Amino acid sequence: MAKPTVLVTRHLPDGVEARLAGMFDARLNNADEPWSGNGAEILRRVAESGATGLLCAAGDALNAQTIGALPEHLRIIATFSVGTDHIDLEAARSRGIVVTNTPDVLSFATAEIAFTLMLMAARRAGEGERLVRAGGWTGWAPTQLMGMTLEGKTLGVLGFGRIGRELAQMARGMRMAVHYRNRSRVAPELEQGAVYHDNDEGFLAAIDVLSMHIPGGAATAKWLNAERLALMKAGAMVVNTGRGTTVDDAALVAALRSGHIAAAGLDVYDGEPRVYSGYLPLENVALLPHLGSATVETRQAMGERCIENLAALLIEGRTPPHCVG
Ligand code: 8YV
Repeated sequence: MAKPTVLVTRHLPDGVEARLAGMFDARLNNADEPWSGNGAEILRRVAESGATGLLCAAGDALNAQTIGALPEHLRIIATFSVGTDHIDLEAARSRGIVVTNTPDVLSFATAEIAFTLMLMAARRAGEGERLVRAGGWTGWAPTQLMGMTLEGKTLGVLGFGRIGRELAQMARGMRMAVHYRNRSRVAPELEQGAVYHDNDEGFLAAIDVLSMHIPGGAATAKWLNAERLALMKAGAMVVNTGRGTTVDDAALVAALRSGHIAAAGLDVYDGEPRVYSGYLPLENVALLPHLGSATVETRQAMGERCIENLAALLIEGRTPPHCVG
C-alpha cells in the first residue's frame, strides 16, 4: 500500500523528520521557509501534494476561509502544539477534518519557562545581564538591583490545567502559596492544597504573581485589561506563557510604567513575532521568544504525538488519541 502523503509546514527536529519520512510520503519543509502564515499558499501546497494529512504549528493560517477551501483529500490537521487557536475548529468539524494536538508532553517544559520568567522578573535577572554585557557593572553594591524574593509570596495561576498545575508544583518548592482561577474547581488530588477562586476580584487581590495559562481566541482576548490590573496588589508581577492575545499590551505597559505592576515576564505576544513596542524600552519586563516547549526532549515528544495521531487515522484507520474539538 502506498504511504499516505503528509504535508509538513515547519522544519522539525531531525529525529521527528526521520520518523515521518519512514512512515509517510512526507513533504518536509527543510528550508524552514515561512510559507504557512499564508492561507493561499497552504491551499496551493495541499492541492499540489495531494496530502491526506497536514502537520502544522501555531501561527499557521488555518482560519475558516482556508479550512473551508481545503481539498477533499485532506483528512487530518495534526498541530505540533497544544494550543489550537490558529485553527478554526468549527470549520474543520463542518468539513469533517480531524484536528489533533500534543497535550501533556510540553507541560513541564512550559512551566519551566513560566518559572524562569517569574524568577527573571522577581530577581531582575534580565536587567543584571544587560548591565554586565554592556560593561556597565562597576562592582557589587549593597543596594544594587534589589529584587523581590518569591519565598512566602502567593502565586496566582490563571487556568489550572496541566501546565498551570506543573507550575504550582514548582512554586511549592519555592515555599510559595498557590491560588488558582479556573472555569471550575479541580479535584483535591489535582489541587494539592491550592486555593480555588470563583471570581476574578478575589483572585487578583490575593496574589503577588499572576501566571497566565489560558488559551487564545475571542473568549479570552485582552483578559488582562486595565480594570483587572487595577484589581491586583500594588507591586505585583505578571507572567504570560499562554497566548499573547490574552493581554491588553497598552494597559500592561501603563501599569509597568507606573510601578503598579513591579515587573513582568512574557514568552508570547499578540501578533508574534512582532512584539508590542511599548515593552522594548522597559527594564522591568523580561521578554523571551516563545520558548515554552523548546527543549530537545519536548520537541521530540511533540513530534511523536503528531506521528501517533497521523498514523492512527491515515495508516491504522482509527480515531487518533489526541483529537480536539
Ligand atoms: C509551541 C505552544 O512551541 O504548544 C503550544 O501551544 O505555544 C508551543 O509549545 C508552538 O506553538 C509551536 O507550534
